[in-house]
Amino acid sequence: MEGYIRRLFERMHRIPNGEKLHQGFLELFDIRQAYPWAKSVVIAAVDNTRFYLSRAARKHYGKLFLTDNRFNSSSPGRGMILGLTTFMEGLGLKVYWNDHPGVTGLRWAAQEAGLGIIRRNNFFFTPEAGSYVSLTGWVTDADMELIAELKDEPCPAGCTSCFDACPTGSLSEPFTMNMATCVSTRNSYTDSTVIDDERFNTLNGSWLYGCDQCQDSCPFNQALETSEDLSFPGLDDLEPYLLPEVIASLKYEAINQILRPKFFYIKSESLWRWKLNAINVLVNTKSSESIKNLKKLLNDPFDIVRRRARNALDQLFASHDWWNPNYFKYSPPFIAESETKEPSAQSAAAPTDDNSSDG
Ligand code: B12
Ligand code: SF4
Ligand code: SF4
Repeated sequence: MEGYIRRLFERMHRIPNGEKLHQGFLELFDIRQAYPWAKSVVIAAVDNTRFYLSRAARKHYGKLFLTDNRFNSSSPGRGMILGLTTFMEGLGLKVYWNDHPGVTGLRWAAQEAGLGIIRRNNFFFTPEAGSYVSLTGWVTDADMELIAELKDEPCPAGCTSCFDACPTGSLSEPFTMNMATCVSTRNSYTDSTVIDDERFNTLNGSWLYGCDQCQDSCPFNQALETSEDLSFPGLDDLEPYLLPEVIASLKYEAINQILRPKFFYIKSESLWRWKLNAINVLVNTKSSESIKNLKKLLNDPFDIVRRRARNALDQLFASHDWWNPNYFKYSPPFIAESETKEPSAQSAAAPTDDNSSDG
């Protein structure tokens, strides 16, 4: 994994505030520190192009999040991971793996193992499933032989499709990216301190959780012949709850029960993030329905959500024809009557048309 640490240090120097942002990743390199008995790393790439995903889900969610096998005991990928773990243990090996963040830098390890290549957008690609593969790594106590056989062709000279598609300019050069400004970080990974930055909120476009633009734009993904013949377990039931207008109306208890287990980066103490993400999408996709749904959030128990909803309504109102009756009836100032009152405890397991949502 020497190559990984070299690339990591390069990243630290190329990105503003890079050292601080990437400090925690040093642990991904230091495998022997964490697992002194480790001798080899085994990597598996699970093909996620086999699953059917609706257009609405693809528009708002990263595909690898929708088909995530991490912490999901009913996913087919998890079955394979457990099967391989049992197989290796059956051979008398000591093995260890974890769902997240993984035992090492998995893209680099997968490339070293000869499963595919890392392209300029930093994604690991296999010839069969492009970058829509999720990676799992095991450390083992056995010396293993590396039989690497790389067959995939490199990125065409002069191709910039992924850079051009990145809405935030986070992917500004080959093999680098600024995770602080990446849509995926901002709407899923961390409780970023810049969540209320209007410029980035606009650039998030229709992405509610994750972002696939630098992958979808790549010719190596576009050329894939995907089967999409499998349903991902649980996704059909989840489908009605994935839409921004539904999330805007969902009670926090329902978000905690329905969305949090699958989309685990947003923790139970930060569920208001879902509302902020929904607000961003509602504003960016601008429909008269957006106004109705945003107005519901003026009564949200969280000040940050109420504030953002009010800004969003002002923003939408400013960008539309004053005389359109759909907008006029919600004209500013967007002050909700019950805004100063303490919200009552409510519970719900399904979407609701209520004018409020609980904390
Ligand atoms: C931290 C992390 C994030 C962070 C930071 C991302 C980052 N780029 O570092 C954030 C929250 C932004 C994130 C988002 C996403 N992530 Co993420 N993430 C990780 C994690 C935990 C560590 C990544 C890491 O090591 N970063 C350090 C930097 C230095 O590495 P890197 O960006 O991957 O860059 C590599 C290349 O640039 C290469 N490189 C650099 N220079 C050169 C030069 C040459 C010539 C070559 C060949 C290579 C090369 O080396 C670098 C190190 O491997 C891994 C899991 C793991 N344990 O590996 C998943 C992982 C990388 N994420 C994954 C996914 C799916 C995503 C999302 C697509 C989710 C989504 N749908 O929104 C987004 C995409 C964002 C993006 N454009 O990368 C998958 C990627 C699968 C794949 N096929 O590549 C992984 C492997 C998780 C998994 N278990 O499958 N992620
Ligand atoms: S995930 Fe989206 S924001 Fe992040 S680098 Fe890729 S295109 Fe840019
Ligand atoms: S879009 Fe072009 S440059 Fe970017 S990863 Fe794909 S082939 Fe490489």
